[in-house]
Amino acid sequence: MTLNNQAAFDAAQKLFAGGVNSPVRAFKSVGGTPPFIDRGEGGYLYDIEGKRYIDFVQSWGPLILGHANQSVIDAVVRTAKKGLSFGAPTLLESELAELILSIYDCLDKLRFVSTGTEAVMTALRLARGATGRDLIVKFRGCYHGHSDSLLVEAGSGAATFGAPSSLGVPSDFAKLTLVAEYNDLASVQKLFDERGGAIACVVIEPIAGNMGLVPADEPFLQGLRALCDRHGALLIFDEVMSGFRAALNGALGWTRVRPDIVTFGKVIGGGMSVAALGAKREIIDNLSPIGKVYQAGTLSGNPVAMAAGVATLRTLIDTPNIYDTLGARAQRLVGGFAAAAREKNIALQTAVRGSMFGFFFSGKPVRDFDGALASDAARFAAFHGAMLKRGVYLAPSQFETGFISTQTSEAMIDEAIAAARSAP
Ligand code: KE4
Repeated sequence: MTLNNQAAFDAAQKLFAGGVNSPVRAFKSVGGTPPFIDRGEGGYLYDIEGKRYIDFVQSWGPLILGHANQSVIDAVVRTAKKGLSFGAPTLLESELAELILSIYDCLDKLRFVSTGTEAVMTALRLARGATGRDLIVKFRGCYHGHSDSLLVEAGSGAATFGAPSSLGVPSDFAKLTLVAEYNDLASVQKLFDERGGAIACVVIEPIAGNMGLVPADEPFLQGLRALCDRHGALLIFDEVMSGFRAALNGALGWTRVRPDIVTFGKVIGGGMSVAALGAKREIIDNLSPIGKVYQAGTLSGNPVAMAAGVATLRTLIDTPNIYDTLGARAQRLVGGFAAAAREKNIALQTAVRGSMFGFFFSGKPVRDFDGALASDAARFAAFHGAMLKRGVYLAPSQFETGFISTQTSEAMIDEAIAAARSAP
């Protein structure tokens, strides 16, 4: 029997909660049946029914070189033939770390882990261990993975399903997480005024991608830096999504502020399970085995995954003006969406940071989570379905970000704009 998406989804519901292994893939907030993907080729996805889609999700960011990039695949196959995992040091870990540190020159050392969740969870523990303090500050609408301390007023899938604060997180954990408003320095100042001496860190997406795309204002980031310095707290930039996406040096290409800790994921693994945290040596050397902050992982620094990351970053580093090209295509895409909306007298707000793009069906610019929540999610859902029918694969949630890869051609941009113009 040739499987179709609906039959595959029905069968998957018997195997997984919601039929998926990550909630946002279930298309619950936009409706319809998620395509089951058979393969990716360059800028395209193909589902099991043979339908082709222009891919603007790119596995939620990692595939900046498009699907099945030959140099990445060759590196993975070559490395896999030598063995999949050793649980011992390899030169590939050092090679990928040297590439990342050569770009993020405000950091001295890294620790590789397997997911962004693990990277940010470890960054919090490191900040708490390094400062001897327990409280953390996060922002409503920012998503930093699904560790307990961070599933408080979170974005991404948590916001999508209206459960920004998850069940199962003990209130004793949640009370150690203080929540402030994005782009609202006064809301952070208040927390520091009240409890500054007990705050270990402020964790932020410096370019928020999990409430839709909402960049932080420079004065706001400068203010966070000043508050952390004044009160002895550490500033953590969560660049799991924006790292090597907003620019070669991610958000650092858009702000003069330098954090104490940076977390990475997605692009640095090129589609395989790689994430990391980095800091100055006096901070990160608190990690075991040197320091007393414990962290470990069976597949941390996995050589096959490292090889994918090395091949990806080498290509990004060696391709001149790549982010200018990706940014120009992102601007042209959302400019086309905005023009299509104007033709229909629909208000659309757009944002671009390097290869990242976002849009909100809203009459006013979106600068924080309330602004994102106030946007017309129903219209987004209808637009998403109409675009999918026209072979354009957008993130299935208003609270996500879209991506341009090196394989997102000008012709694909034209096709996506035409689809937006013909969508009801
Ligand atoms: P992972 O544990 O999913 O590798 O990374 C967590 C994470 C941490 N920080 C930021 C800024 C992130 O965007 C993420 C994960 N992003 C979501 C999409 N917005 C992953 C997709 C999903 O949850 O299925």
